[in-house]
Amino acid sequence: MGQSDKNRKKRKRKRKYNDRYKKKYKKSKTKHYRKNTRKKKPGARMNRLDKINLNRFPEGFKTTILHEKPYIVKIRRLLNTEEIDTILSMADGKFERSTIVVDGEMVLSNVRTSKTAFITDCGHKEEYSKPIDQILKKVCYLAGCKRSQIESMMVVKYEEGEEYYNHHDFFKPDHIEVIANGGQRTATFFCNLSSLDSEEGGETEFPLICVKSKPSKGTAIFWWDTTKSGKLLAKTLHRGNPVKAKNKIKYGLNIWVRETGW
Ligand SMILES: O=C(O)CCC(=O)C(=O)O
Repeated sequence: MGQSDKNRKKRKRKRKYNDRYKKKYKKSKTKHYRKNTRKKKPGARMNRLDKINLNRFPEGFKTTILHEKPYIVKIRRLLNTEEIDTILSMADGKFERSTIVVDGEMVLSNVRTSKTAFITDCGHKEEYSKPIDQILKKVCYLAGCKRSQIESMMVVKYEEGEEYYNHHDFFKPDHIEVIANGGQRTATFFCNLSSLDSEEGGETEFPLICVKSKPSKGTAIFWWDTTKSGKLLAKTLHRGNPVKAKNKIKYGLNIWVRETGW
């Protein structure tokens, strides 16, 4: 075989190899090949941009999926000590008996026996201190919303025996006036501003899906209240269990995201 034959064969082999490589590379770029088919188990740590933008957030908090459908995630160290101290000092002196909405009216009820303080405005048009701005930034990033979609931050305080029994955070469709002002609630961050031991009660519990989380300072529980298409997620029924501790207070912070905002 002459030198030119050898070269021709070599070129042919190279072309064949390149064609095969191109085909393989193209395949791996298709949706089918990229799809991650691994099943995610509740309790596993995971980053999912489509659910909550955790994977690009630079803070060192850890997340644990507590439930998949509905999606409930525990975010450790969402709030730092400075942020918690700022929230508590803003709430100081503002606490009043908590209310619930019945037929569009705010009423006192045995269903909710805690105290409440509102510390910011709906839509956050006002100027706030750095720690509050930081919290808003984190929440907007995580839930993929704007500052104007966040309701007035609500601090809750539970002393011995106090609770908030089973309820949903979304508004029932007949709460027309509430929904007209800011839209439906789409997501909840319930942040713990204090810790309680296991025997001291005060857990946040989702009784329909057997999820329970004890108060741990700085930790938040996040869940979507509706699907992207606006379907209400009934299984997010939850409660704040009665505090059993005699000399400890459970403090929490509700940060709710609305569909349209202010
Ligand atoms: O206290 C809790 O653990 C939950 C509070 C709550 O669900 C609420 O304030 O809407």
